[in-house]
Amino acid sequence: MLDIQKIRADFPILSRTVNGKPLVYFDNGATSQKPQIVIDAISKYYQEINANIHRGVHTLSQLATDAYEISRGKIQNHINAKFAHEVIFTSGTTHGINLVTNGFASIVKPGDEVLVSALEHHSNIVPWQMLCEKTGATLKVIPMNENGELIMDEYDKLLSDKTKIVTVNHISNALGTVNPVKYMIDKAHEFGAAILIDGAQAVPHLKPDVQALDCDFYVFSGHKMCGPTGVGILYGKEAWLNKLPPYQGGGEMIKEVSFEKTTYADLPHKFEAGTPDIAGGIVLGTAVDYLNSVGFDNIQQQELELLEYATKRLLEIEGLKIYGTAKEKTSVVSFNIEGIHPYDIGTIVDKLGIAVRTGHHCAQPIMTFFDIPGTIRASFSFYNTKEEIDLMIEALKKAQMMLS
Ligand code: C6P
Repeated sequence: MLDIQKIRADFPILSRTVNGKPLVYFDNGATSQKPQIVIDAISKYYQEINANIHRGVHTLSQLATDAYEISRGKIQNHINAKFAHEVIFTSGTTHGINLVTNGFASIVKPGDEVLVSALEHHSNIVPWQMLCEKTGATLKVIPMNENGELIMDEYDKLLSDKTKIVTVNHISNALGTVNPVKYMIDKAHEFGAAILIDGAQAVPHLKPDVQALDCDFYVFSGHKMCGPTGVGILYGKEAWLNKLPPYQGGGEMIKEVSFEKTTYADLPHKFEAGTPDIAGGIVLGTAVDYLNSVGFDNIQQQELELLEYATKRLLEIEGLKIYGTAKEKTSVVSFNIEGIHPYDIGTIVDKLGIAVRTGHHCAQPIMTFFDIPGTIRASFSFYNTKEEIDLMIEALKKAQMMLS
């Protein structure tokens, strides 16, 4: 069992007030809070070893390079990638997906198909649409049911020899559905299609094993897993990363440059043009260490309790409807209160110190499916408590009284 008060003490922001009330932070799906060890690691980098990496023979540059590569190794171990060079530092999930879609522009041909799920964040829809526009390929959508679960029979029917790549999130940001990604990966491979897993919402809650999953690509952002903003990871199988062309040209991604011809660096540098977010890359390793020290079994147990408690308490509110009731769900509850716009509720509960996200959560097709403008989304982390859920329930009841 986690000592939640001890864990909370690791996160300085959790003891602040907002609008005169203790902060209740339930917007972890948007970004997580950062433990002191991560905040300190950022300062330590700038105070002690700040230098550009992979470029200098001087001591600071060596120290920064070593720290950056050690962090890459930590992430390799964390996701169980076969090689460190399969771990590409990006600026986040969006960057990782765009890198892959850009590469697929040279693979996908007119008449080919790209399968995207109905549960995606815009980051995992729009780049694929752009790819299809560029190449003449067709975008097909794996539908979902009223519970917010992808319909696997329909997925099976959509797959064909025309399918070049499938893309799906591990966990939906808007509804919290945990998708059957292992099944989807194996099925895609039966048809010779590649598959990308958007792990942005999964990595705060679980430790993905990319070799056991056998996915071709797995992308995520550091900032949702206690790390800093501006850094993320694209995992790709070596063979795929060797096949894809570079995304951006510039320093660091070359072997030889002349005006006649340039040759590209080996992995991972081929995809890491320009000066990266060095501090971010190093500190992402610190965040991963921190999460592992808490333990993913503990994290999951605490978050499941919070999910069950919040679901039960929310349903006590008259006229409240929860969207996303999948059997496999993580600690996200999306809901509306009858007759009240989610934005109005969000604004009032904020005055009471409660941070929830309102709106379409960058997943408009899901809102269209349910025929709603948006939802109120409470997304919990392992450092949240049942007492905080009680405060949210009180605040929601007050908002409901004021607005109806
Ligand atoms: N979702 C949310 O509040 P970036 O912005 O690149 O770090 O992550 C984009 C992204 C991609 N896929 C999924 C499943 C996501 O949830 C997100 C980010 C945040 O739900 C901000 S919109």
